[in-house]
Amino acid sequence: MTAENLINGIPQERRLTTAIPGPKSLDMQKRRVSAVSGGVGMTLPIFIERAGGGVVVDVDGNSMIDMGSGIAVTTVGNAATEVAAAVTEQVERFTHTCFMVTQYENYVDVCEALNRLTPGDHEKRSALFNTGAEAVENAVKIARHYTKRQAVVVFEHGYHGRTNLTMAMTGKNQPYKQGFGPFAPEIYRMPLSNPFHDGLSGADAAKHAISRIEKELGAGNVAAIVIEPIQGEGGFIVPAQGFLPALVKFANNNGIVFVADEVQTGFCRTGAWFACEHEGIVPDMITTAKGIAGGLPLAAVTGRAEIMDAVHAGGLGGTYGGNPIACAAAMASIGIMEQQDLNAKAKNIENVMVPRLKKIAEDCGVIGDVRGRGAMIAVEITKPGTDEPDPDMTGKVAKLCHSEGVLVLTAGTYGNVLRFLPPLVMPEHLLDDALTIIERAFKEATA
Ligand code: PLZ
Repeated sequence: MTAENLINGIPQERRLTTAIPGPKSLDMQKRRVSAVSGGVGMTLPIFIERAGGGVVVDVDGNSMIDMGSGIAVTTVGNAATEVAAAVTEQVERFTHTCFMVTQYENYVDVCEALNRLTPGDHEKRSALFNTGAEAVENAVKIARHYTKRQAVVVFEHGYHGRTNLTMAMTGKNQPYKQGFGPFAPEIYRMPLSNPFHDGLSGADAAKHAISRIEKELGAGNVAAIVIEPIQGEGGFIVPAQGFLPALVKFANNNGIVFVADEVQTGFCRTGAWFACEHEGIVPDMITTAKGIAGGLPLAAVTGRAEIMDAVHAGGLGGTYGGNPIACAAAMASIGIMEQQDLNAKAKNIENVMVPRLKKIAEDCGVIGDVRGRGAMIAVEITKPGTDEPDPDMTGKVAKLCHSEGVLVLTAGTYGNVLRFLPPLVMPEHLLDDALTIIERAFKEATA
């Protein structure tokens, strides 16, 4: 094993030593079932012992290729050396003061970095939280406070979280909403641009959505339009070109706060710092989480200074928001993104994956669409020759990949999207190997 084949001392290889799950995972799974709420889901019943680079290693010694990054979180790699060092240094000095009680510098460092890196050169302010859902909730709070309006526009297939407000903003019932109502009021879902299914230009799709907002809500009652520039859980739907700019223009003309939910797309995931950049749009506010801190829980709202500062002192916060250990991890992660040019790495992942997936689509006949940007790539699985979803085939392919040591995730309102979110530091030989396994899985599933 050569040095470059080791990351965090872990060989960068796919290697199965037992069936998946192995005996140790099966034992732990028994304990899990009797100790952990059955309401908490899981993709795969294995337990991880170590991770780094492009692999996760389970308690049975199986080394799996990680094509999920813990749902787009370990962008800089799992337990990245610089992140681990920054966290260790911070955890030994102090772990917590509560920024609302006594302050510390790295909270300000993260806000400055966010204000600098997010789209637009206007004056900005940021506030830090713990989770993506909490960031989205706070963006809505701020937009309502600033506009003195209540209505919030979201989009079909959108995902914004599992808290009461963000659950209302999320489009899909099972598993997110079933039995958990009543839901927060004043949330209105509008049609998205969904090129594979609607065939509309971005301009036409936007015209349709805007006309519905005007007729059903009245533009003057809308506090915020909240949208993922590329949908995550909804199935990596990339709106047709021109859709997002038309919505931004409409929001600007009507005093509506345009919020880009970049919790999944942010921090180099799509080959740009933020996915808004692909359409040249400048949101009034942007929510971030996931990739920001290399696996530590941290989230943020960044927005125009006049909007963010409109809230009275004490109106925003939380005990742990912007915890110093998470902030240390964020500064180290952002450093890796800049020094290792992770945007270029994400683009390279797209350049390797898309042609291979298109070839698989041609050969197997069950892939209706290959889409996404950077290291956020998906295939939509449909009954041959139609755009009818095939969630059974999707599950079958995912399972075959898992049993061969490639950790893939599914997504989509109809559960028929296989999505890929590799860490951006994924070694190319592993990406190639994962694609070979994915190709084989499609062959076997459709044989
Ligand atoms: N906004 C765009 O993708 C989280 C959810 C997984 P939290 N997506 C993964 C699950 O099943 O719970 C997400 C997102 C977008 C908001 C969120 C919410 O972020 O950190 O999970 O609260």
